Amino acid sequence: MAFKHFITLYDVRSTLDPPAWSPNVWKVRFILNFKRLPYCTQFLAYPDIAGVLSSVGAPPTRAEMPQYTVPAILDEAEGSSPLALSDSSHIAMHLDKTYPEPSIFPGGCHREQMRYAAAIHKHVMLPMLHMVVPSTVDILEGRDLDYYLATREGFLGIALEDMFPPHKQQAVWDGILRGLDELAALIDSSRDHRAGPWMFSPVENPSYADFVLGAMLIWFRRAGPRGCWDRICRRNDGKWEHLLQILEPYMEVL
Ligand SMILES: N[C@@H](CCC(=O)N[C@@H](CS)C(=O)NCC(=O)O)C(=O)O
Repeated sequence: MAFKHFITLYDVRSTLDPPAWSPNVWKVRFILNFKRLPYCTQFLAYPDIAGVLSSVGAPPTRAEMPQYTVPAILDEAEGSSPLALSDSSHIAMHLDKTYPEPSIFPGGCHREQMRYAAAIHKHVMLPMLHMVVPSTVDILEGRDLDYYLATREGFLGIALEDMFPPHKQQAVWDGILRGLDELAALIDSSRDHRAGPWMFSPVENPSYADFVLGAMLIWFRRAGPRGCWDRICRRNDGKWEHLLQILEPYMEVL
């Protein structure tokens, strides 16, 4: 193989072009692009994730089914044995430790970035799940769709049809808007600690939590119901639309 160093990023496919929609994979894609690491994405069918990841030696991320999840990476460098890793936060730590420049934890702000990521999970990802998980059926087909329909209730503990039925839609929207307002308040309250245009970074470059939030917003925009992004993108002084605009240099799907 004519390479010194190469990374394979494992993602799950969809009918979109490009297929990338999974929020946890977007976190890693942003980091690979930001660090300009040589990589390519292998898009897997949902039912093939476990077989492919176990065959390359990526560890399971869960004790129960599904045990294997994307993102996973295979990091191959000439002269050392290939390293297979799974779980977006483990992969982020590995990439920043192994390829430290530019850092996603500038000034060693790892703990603070993880605190912001937890807030994003609580205020953005969890409220959006109820809307995006059921609408994901619209971007899957064939074996992927069959697998998704058969496994979501076991994965999430709630049937797809109970997540966003007409009588719950207002409450789900209220939860999403409230979550965004809470995150916006957190961002505004820490404005003095930032030097550049980013929401969570103390320096001119983006940091880990900026990528985590970007990943959630891309997921919502690409896999959520038609028109949902238009309803939130200019809320909270246009923060969310602005973040995706300034993240564009790191959005390439390779
Ligand atoms: N904690 C894991 C969660 C990853 C995860 O849940 N990935 C989903 C796609 S976003 C998956 O691979 N699901 C496999 C399945 O449902 O069978 C991480 O952060 O990487």
